[in-house]
Amino acid sequence: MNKIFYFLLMVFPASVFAEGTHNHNHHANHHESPAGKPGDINAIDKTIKVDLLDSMQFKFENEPNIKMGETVHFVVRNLGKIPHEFSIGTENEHKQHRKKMRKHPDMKHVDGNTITVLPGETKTLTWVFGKLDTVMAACNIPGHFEAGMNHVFKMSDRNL
Ligand SMILES: [Cu+2]
Repeated sequence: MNKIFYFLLMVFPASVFAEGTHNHNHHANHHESPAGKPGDINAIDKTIKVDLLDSMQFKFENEPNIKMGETVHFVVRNLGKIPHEFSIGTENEHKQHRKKMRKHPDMKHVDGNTITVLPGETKTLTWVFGKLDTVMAACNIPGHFEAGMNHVFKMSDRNL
């Protein structure tokens, strides 16, 4: 058995094993979406800073200009006094997410597309954007999205 194990280790890079294990442990989650997937912090194309406000707004440092396929590192700061989240997905994915959160307000976000940011905290999220024309960022804490806590990224084609 040992011989086979070492053979596999030599043939396959460690990352293949890591990825396999990861998928196995989180098989119920949706790592990939038409909106993209969690990205590698070592392969960032650009960094975008955004503040979460109790006025139920995302305040971007600059108007985001994201190209399809880009890996974006979001630095997300909660300047409010209540928790907020920063989640990336399609409009429909956010809708499903909000339904779940109304039933389970304390649900843990383990899909890799959502971070919960407590007051005074700064967290990061790295995301590889897919090939959709629009991708949405949203806070799906009950009532927040409806009050305006969402933003549509209008994606530009990488080749333009
Ligand atoms: Cu919020």
